[in-house]
Amino acid sequence: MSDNSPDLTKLFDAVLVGDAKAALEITNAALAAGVDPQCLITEQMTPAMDEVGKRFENHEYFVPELLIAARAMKGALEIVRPLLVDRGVEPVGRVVIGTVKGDLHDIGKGLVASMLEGGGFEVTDLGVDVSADTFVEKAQEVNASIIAVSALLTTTMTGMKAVVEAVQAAGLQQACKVIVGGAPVTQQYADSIGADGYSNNASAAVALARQLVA
Ligand code: B12
Repeated sequence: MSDNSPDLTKLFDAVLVGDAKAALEITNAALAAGVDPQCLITEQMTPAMDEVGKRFENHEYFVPELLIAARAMKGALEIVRPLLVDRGVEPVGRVVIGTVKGDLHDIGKGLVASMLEGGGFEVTDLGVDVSADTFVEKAQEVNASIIAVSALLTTTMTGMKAVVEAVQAAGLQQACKVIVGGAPVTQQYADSIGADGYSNNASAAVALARQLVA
């Protein structure tokens, strides 16, 4: 990069301290300078949120700090997301996505939704705090081939099992695959609840979804 390139670590800092205005300005400047939008997410914003999480664990940050950091990331993501979507190719399948019941975290879920859209999927985003029945009803309504479930809390990830069971109870398990993700979720956990797939990031989620509909 040339000397005039924006200092991207400032985006990390802006998200970390929850400076939404600076996060927007740096993101706009970076995009104008031709920086890859995906790299802004994976190299600056997501690591910043990981650091926010560590500070929360260490009692250096509390819920208000989490909220303002999340707001800063979401604001910057609003500019970046459409650019990821624009990379789209042929429509490859329909996905119903949401955050599991009792869980209000939606940043990662939103990213996965955007990347799937960018990867050519038609995505119905049910938002947060979504019950197993709602996932299944919507999947039937839009004829989805994938249900994507996000969970960020160890206490709510157990709700993913309810989604797998609801899909089985509706006789949909052949037509509609369940994929799961979110910070506390592992491949081992996904296997233990009978989910059809797991990935730990949004790009891999697209590859996974493609593989499942192939
Ligand atoms: C921001 C944040 C919040 C914000 C959420 C704002 C929002 N709109 O989302 C607010 C302040 C509201 C919040 C609230 C709470 N939070 Co919080 N939060 C976080 C924090 C700091 C970042 C999460 C985040 O957005 N990460 C960035 C995204 C991009 O990463 P991601 O979600 O993991 O998603 C990626 C992958 O996991 C994957 N992925 C995600 N979903 C899916 C789905 C599929 C299908 C696939 C394939 C992949 C996939 O792809 C994504 C992109 O690469 C985390 C710490 C952390 N580092 O995870 C704590 C954290 C998750 N929160 C925590 C806690 C405890 C809470 C509260 C209970 C706090 C409280 N006492 O009130 C509440 C719970 C509220 C509720 N009922 O949900 C704990 C959870 C601990 C645990 N073991 O369960 C964490 C880990 C912090 C900590 N270290 O203690 N939180």
